[in-house]
Amino acid sequence: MTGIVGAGLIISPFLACETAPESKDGEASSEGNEASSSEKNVFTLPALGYAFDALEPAIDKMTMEIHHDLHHGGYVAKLNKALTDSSAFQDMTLVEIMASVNAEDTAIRNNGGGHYNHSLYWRTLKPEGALEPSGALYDALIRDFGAIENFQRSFQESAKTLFGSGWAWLSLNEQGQLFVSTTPNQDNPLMKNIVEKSGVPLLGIDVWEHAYYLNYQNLRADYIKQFMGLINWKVVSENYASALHSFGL
Ligand code: MN3
Repeated sequence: MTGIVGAGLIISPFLACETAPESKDGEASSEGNEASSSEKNVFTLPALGYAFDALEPAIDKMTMEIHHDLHHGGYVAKLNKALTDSSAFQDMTLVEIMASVNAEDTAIRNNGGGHYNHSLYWRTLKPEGALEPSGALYDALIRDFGAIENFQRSFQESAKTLFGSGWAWLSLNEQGQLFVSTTPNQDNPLMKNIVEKSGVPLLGIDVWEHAYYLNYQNLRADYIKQFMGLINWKVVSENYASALHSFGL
């Protein structure tokens, strides 16, 4: 699995799952991917990095299978299709697409966002349960929220009270401050032309019903609570370091 290893520059995790010269789109069905594999951007579904049942009982196997292969896979296929239909975003990285997309670019906005958001989501979950925030990220959380518990409360409350489908985020802004925000649908804080508070997402929770409904039905708060126990803070710390680097901080 290649999705997780990327190192280095801006938002490194995603380098591995974009513009693959030889895209090896394994799963997730769908035409579109092979259509333009020669030189244009072709995005691929990153491997999950752990077994579908690895997050049980917090997140069940069937939810993970459907969510990764069909939902995320669908966003990837539709993103590739949208990119072949429009010349505006050719040859951009996924992060560049996020930064350039406008509200009216519906297909790119929804499916590019879907691809970015889910790629982040899988990576920041850890089968054996959460590690604690540590190092520079720990210090920054204390600095900007006063206490880890304050961050947790704000993040969970945002996720719980977001109306309809969307995401709650922990992000870094260009001043180097951490903040919690929510976005509807598949928007994310990288979409600076669209969102109110822009930044680089470090951690995101998917509160679309497809993320939890099989197991939790309408009990979104229970899913959120369980999610908090799965966060891979080591990966979130890496995202923080990458985000600082991307702002030249
Ligand atoms: Mn989802």
